[in-house]
Amino acid sequence: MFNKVLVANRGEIALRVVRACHELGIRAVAVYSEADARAPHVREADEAVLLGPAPSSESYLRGDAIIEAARRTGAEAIHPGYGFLSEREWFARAVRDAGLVWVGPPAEAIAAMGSKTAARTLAISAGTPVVPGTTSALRDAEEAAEVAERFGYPVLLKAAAGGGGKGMRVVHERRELASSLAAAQREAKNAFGDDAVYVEKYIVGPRHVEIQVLGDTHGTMLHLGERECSIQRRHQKMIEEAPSVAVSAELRARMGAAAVAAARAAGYTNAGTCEFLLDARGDFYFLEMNTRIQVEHPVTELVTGIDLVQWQLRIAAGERLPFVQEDVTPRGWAVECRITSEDPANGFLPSTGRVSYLHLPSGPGVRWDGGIDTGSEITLFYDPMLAKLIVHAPSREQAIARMHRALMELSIEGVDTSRDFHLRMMENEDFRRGSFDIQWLEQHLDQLLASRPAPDTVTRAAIAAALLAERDRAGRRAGATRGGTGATAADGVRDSTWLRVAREEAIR
Ligand code: MV4
Repeated sequence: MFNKVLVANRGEIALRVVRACHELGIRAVAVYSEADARAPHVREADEAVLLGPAPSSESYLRGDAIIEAARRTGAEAIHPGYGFLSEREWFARAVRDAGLVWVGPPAEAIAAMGSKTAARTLAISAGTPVVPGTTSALRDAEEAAEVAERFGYPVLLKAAAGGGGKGMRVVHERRELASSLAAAQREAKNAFGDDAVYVEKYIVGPRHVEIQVLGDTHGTMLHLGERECSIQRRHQKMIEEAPSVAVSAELRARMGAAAVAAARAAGYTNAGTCEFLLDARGDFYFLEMNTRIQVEHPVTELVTGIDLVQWQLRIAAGERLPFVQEDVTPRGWAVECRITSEDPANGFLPSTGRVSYLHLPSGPGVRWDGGIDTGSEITLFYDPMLAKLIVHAPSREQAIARMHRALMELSIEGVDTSRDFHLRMMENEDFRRGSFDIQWLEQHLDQLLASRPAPDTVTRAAIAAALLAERDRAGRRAGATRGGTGATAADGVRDSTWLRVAREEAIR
C-alpha cells in the first residue's frame, strides 16, 4: 500500500479521500487555493501545498503545480476526486508519465468514454443496449432528417463531445430539424470546441438509473447495483437513493451485466458508473459512463457495505478484489440529500456568506459528508454543494423518515441552503410513493415551494424562536445600560411573526 497520497481536490470529496487514506494507514497531502487556507480538507490532511489564488484555473485545475506538489512531498499517487481534473485524459497521462500512480481508470478508458459516440460504439460492441440512434456525427440536415424518419420523432440531437446535458436539442418534427441542428452544432462548438452532433430517439419520461462498477487490475469486474438519480433540476442531481424502487433483483442483474460488459470493452479498471435511462416499460438504455468516483457514491457504500474510496486506493496499489458478484447484495435503503448554498425559494440562486452557526445531525443511520465548518466563507469561486446528508435504514419508508428527522436536526446559519427544500421533498406524496421520473422535479417545483412545511416543523421552529426570544430578553436585562434610546433590536423581535407564532404554539 502507498505511504502517501496527494488529494487533488477540495471540499467534501477531498475530506472523504483523506479519511479513506487515514483508515488505510496512508498519509494524505492536501492541495489548496488561497481561499481554502483554513478549509477542513487542509486541516485534516497531514500536509498541504498551496497551489495559487482562488479561481480554479489558477489552483485546482493546475495539473503541473499538482504533479510538482506530489513530487515535492514524496506522494506516490494522486486521487483526483470528482470534477476538476478527474476526467481529463491528459492529466491521467501526465500523472503516469511523472512516475506517479493515478487513482482512477487508465487514461485510455477515460478517452474512450469521453466521446459519447465512441462510448456508444463500445457499448454496442459489448452487447449493452443503447438508445436507438447513430454512432457517428451527422453530415447535414438532410442526413439528420433521414435518420429521424427512420427512428421516428421526437429525436434528440446530442454533442459527440458532450455529456451532462450540454448541447442537447429535442426535435419534435421535420420542420424544426435544420435550425435545431445548426443550434446544437453551434452550442457544441462553443462548449467543447467540437461541433460533431449525432441523433438519438428521444425517450419520454424515463428514470435516470446508474450502475456502479468496480474492477481490479487482475481481470475482476463487478457491479455494485444501481442508484436512482431522477430527482434532478437542470442536470444537477438533488436527491439520490439506492436501490431504486423501479429495479427488481432480476433487472439489477441484467443492468449490472450490461454495465460490466461496457466497462470491460473500454479496458476499464477502478471505480466507474454507467448511466442508463430506464423507461416506463422497464427497458433500459446505456447513456454514458462516468470515469470517476461520483458525488452520490455513499448510497452504494451504505447498502453494499463496500468502501468505494478505500477500494479505489487498494485497486490503484495493485490489490485484488476479494469478493465475487454473488457476495454483493444491497441491504436496506440509503438516501442522500445534497446540501447546497442555493436558495430554492429564489430560483436556486447561489448564496454566499459566512457560516455563522452549524449544527450537524447525528444518531442512528446518519452520515454527514461535509466540507464546511462554522466560520467557513462560502464564495462563488466553487461549486455550491456544501455537504451531503446520507441516511441508511432497513426500508425506504424508514430511510425517508430518518432523513426527515436528520434534516430537522440540521441548522446552517449565514447562507441560504437547500435544507428546507429537502424537508418538503421528504414530505411529498409522489416522492414517498417513489412515483417520479427525470422531469418530475422541474414540473413540481412551484407546487413544492408553495407547500407549507408540516405542522411539526412549525411547532419546532416556534419553540426555537421562543427560546431565542427568551435568551435575548435575558441578555437585555443583564446589559440594560447599553444603548440608551430604549429602542433596541428586541423591538423587531417583539413584532416578528415568529414570536407571535411561538406564543400561540407555547400556549397550546
Ligand atoms: C436522453 C434523454 C432522453 N432520450 N437521451 C441528459 C444528460 C445526458 N447524460 C443525457 N441526458 C438525457 N439523454 C435520450 N435519447 C434524456 C436525458 C435527460 C436526462 C438524463 C438523465 C438525468 C436527467 C436528465 C434530464 C434531462 C434529460
